[in-house]
Amino acid sequence: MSDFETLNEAVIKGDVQTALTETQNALDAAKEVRGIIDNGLIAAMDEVGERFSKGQLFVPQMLRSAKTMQECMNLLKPHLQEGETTTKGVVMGTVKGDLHDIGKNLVSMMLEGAGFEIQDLGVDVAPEEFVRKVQELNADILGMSALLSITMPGMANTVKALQNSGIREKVKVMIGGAPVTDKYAREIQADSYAPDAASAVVAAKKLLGIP
Ligand code: B1M
Repeated sequence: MSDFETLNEAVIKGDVQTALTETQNALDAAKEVRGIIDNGLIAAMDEVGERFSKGQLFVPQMLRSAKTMQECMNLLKPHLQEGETTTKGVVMGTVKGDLHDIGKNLVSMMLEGAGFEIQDLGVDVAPEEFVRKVQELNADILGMSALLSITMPGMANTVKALQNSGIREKVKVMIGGAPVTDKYAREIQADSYAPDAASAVVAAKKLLGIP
C-alpha cells in the first residue's frame, strides 16, 4: 500500500475533511512537502483527469476533487521552501465582457494540481490587462476562457495585443470554453485549445515540453 493511498482516495472522492487530516498527518510524520504534493495530491488529480476523460466521473465530482486539492494546497503552502513551487507560470482569465468563471476556475485548479503556478485575473479581463500581467510575470502560458460567442473575439484581440507588444513569441496561448473550438484557436493563432479541464493539463504540459 502506498504511503498516500488514503489521501489519494480522499482527493478522488472529494472528501475534504479526510484529505486535510491525511495531509496534516503526513506533515506531522515529517514527510517531504514536495512528495505530499506530487504523490498525494497531483497523482490523485491525474487519476481524476483520467477518469473524467473516460467518462467515469463528471464535472461536479471533478470540482469537488479540485476544491479538496486546493484546501490541501492551502495547508501545505506555508511549509513549502523557497524554490519548491513550480517555475511554470500561467496567467489565466475569462475574456472581456464575459462573467462565466466556473470552467476557468476548474481549469486553474486542475493546472495547479498538476504543479503549475496560476495567476488568476478573474473575469471580464481586457486584452491590455492580460498583456500587462504576462509581461510583469514573464508567464510561460496565457490561458483564456470564453463562454459567450460574442466575447470570443476578446481572445483574438488579446493575441493581437501580445503581437503589438512584441511578446507574442515569449508566451504560449491556450484557449477554451464551451463555444471555443480547435479551428478557432488556429484561426486566431493561439497555440493550443482544450475542450475540458483534464485536456487543458495535457495541453499545457505539451506546450512546455513537460512529460
Ligand atoms: Co450563462 N450562458 N449567461 N451564466 N451560462 C451559457 C454559457 C449559455 C450557453 C446558456 C444557454 O443559452 N444555453 C449562454 C451562451 C450562449 C452563447 O453565447 N453561445 C449563456 C448566456 C447567454 C448568458 C447571459 C448572456 C444570459 C443573460 O443575461 N441573458 C449572461 C451573460 C453574462 C456575462 O457573462 N456577461 C449569462 C450569465 C450566467 C450566470 C452569471 C448566471 C452564470 C455564470 C456563473 C459563473 O460562472 N460564476 C451562467 C451559467 C452558470 C451558465 C451555464 C448554465 C453553465 C456554464 C458553466 O459553468 N458550465 C451555461 C450553459 C451551459 O454551459 N450548459 C451558460 C460548467 C463548466 C464546468 O463548464 O464553463 O464549459 P465550462 O468549462 C469547461 C470547458 O468549456 C473547458 O473546461 C471547463 C471544464 O471542463 N474550458 C476551458 C473552459 N475554459 C477553458 C479554458 C481553457 C481550457 C479549457 O484554457 C485556458
